Amino acid sequence: GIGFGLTDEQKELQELARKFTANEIIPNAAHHDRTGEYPTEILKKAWEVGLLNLHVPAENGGLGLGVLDCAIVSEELAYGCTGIQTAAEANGLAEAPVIIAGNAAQKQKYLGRMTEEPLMCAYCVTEPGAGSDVAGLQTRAVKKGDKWVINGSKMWITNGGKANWYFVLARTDDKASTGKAFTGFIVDADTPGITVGKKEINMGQRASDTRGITFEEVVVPEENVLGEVGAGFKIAMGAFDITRPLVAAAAVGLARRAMDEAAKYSLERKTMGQPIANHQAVAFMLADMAIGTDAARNLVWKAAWLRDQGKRNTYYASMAKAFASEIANKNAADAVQIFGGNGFNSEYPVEKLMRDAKIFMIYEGTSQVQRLVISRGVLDMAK
Ligand code: CO8
Ligand code: FAD
Repeated sequence: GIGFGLTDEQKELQELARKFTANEIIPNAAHHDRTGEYPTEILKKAWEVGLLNLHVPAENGGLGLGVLDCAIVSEELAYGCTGIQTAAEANGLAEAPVIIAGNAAQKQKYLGRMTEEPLMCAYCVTEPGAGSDVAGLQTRAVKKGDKWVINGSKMWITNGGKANWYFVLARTDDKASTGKAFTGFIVDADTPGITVGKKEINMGQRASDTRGITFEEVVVPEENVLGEVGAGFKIAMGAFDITRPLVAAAAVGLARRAMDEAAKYSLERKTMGQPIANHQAVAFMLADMAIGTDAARNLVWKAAWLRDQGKRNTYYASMAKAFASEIANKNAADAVQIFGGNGFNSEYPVEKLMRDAKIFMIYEGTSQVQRLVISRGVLDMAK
């Protein structure tokens, strides 16, 4: 039957992530936000305690955790800082295509490596000219002898300057339909011809490393083709079925943090002779924050659970991503409101939450793209 309880293992994992967040992330989040310094030491510690690369299979040295397990960890890490959490989860995103489509040798070489050393990796799909429209990518890979040669530019790549290897989606057929026109490659970051751009200065999630990457005559061996030639678009989309629930889980973490900060503040701050929590206008904002956070988590857990049952979850992954990212933005904005003037100031935690929240409606597919996917699902069911 239906159940919302976590297993003992999941509760332990949640507790581990919660403690790590309290001890390692929260005390350092403001520093990384202010300086934009990459959280190398925090990520190393996360790796050591087993909070990175969670879905790498056991046979490759990983924990082989399910999407729901990973969602529990994402929410907790994001509670502390979604910039640091995004850097961590970008590994999961780059690994997802290898988990879905890699052969045994590729998995051992590239996923195994992630469990042997605290390395980062990155997922390179978006380009300067195409983000939502993945079918419009211009990066090309051409077969020359027994090798592939990649040319093109990628943009907004999380962990772009820190990655040991990249998942790269490139066009390999100009005439085929979208589902057959692209191929996924694993590319070692030290391959000649790769130029990594400057770290982009973003509105929020500043601990995370976002860069453009150029590929100029980059030679990749045939053994680094993921799955079949032409299967890349579906592999890249399949990765989102795993990671959209996890990005949504991170948005839930931010939404919960905004609620907690606002609730604490509302009990301390007094106006008209009493704590502002006693003003119903403020208390009801807190109630709406709680409703949103819990409803978003339920959608995340449903999308994750479906995937863990081996069922197609694309529709629910998009629902979770769209809803949770919008709740994160609403809760962060309401938290700033409850903090009043202090909310607008960087000495207090909530302005960072508001800046960090916006990207949830943009990366891993914009809110509009999620609605495109969901509406197609609704219409398919109506036909
Ligand atoms: N699984 C398997 N196959 C799929 C899937 C899927 N989920 N989705 C589509 N396909 C198949 C279709 O069935 C179709 O197959 P066929 O040709 O055999 O019928 C084929 O792929 C083509 O699909 P569509 O017709 O749906 O293709 P469209 O061109 O209409 O495009 C979208 C669909 C939905 C608009 C797609 O382009 C899209 O998702 N765009 C958004 C891109 C996006 O999300 N980018 C995110 C980049 S990564 C990122 O932002 C990382 C942020 C940092 C993260 C750090 C923490 C994780
Ligand atoms: P566009 O696609 O140009 O969209 C512009 C606007 O038009 C948006 O509001 C969009 O919703 C709307 N729109 C577009 N098409 C439609 C449509 N058909 N219907 C309705 N509205 C539409 N990408 C990676 O590959 N790897 C990464 O690691 C990665 N990390 C990122 C980190 C950051 C900080 C940022 C900012 C981006 C990252 N991205 C990454 C890219 C991200 O996924 C894209 O920015 C996003 O998918 C949107 O693409 P775009 O920026 O090209 O916007």
